[in-house]
Amino acid sequence: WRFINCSRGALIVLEGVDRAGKTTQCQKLVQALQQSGQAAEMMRFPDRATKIGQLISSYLEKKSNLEDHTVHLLFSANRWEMVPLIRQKLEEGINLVVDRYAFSGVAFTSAKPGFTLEWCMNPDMGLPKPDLVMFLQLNPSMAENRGEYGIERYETSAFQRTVQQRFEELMQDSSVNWKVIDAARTIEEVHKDIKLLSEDIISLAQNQPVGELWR
Ligand code: ADP
Ligand code: 2DT
Repeated sequence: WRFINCSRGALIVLEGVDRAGKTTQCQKLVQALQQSGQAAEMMRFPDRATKIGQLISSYLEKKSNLEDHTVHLLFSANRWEMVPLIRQKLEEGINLVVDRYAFSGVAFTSAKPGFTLEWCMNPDMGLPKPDLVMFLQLNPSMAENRGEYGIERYETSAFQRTVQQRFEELMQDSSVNWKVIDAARTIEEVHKDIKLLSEDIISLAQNQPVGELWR
């Protein structure tokens, strides 16, 4: 007989304001994990490839308008539609490195007038809980130095500053395993921290069931 690899993969999320380096660091982490012989794949939210994702993408590109509550629920639905795949990959022992998750969902919608954190969190309650959420901390003026803001919805410095405040409120919640990463350093320096934290959580998560977010 032979050993069956029955340990699960870890669910690792990178969050932060626009330009903090999330996409760069997700890609580098997946590469580094693969090079060290661990199964790893990247995911991102919104996933613009699905039908729901196409509605979201058109909204972000300002090609369509959607009512604020409606688009919030679509972003959440776009995560829920991927849950079967997320669970399957984790069970197969694949570590998932995710570029944005429910935290972006709550931070962006609650930066709009008239939305409470609580209302925004509700639709995402019970999603697979990330084993680790790394928040790439970069002050908004440094983020602006990394290039002009694009033309998509939400890409203004005033809105990004409010988003940053909402993330800070979310980080008070100790039921989530938050780690704040200083993203103002070089790409390699930031990567080194992210890789170490990820390797630690991958060994810890192996022996634990996947949790439920905000529940
Ligand atoms: P995000 O996904 O958080 O919006 P990106 O990874 O797309 O951020 O990076 C935004 C821009 O900043 C890109 O041009 C990228 O090359 C650059 N960048 C990323 N990390 C750093 C860093 N540590 N120092 C300087 N520039 C960076
Ligand atoms: P990028 O594709 O460049 O990351 O931009 N957003 C994201 C929300 O408003 N709610 C969500 O649930 C998520 C995941 C953040 C996507 C934009 O969409 C915002 C920026």
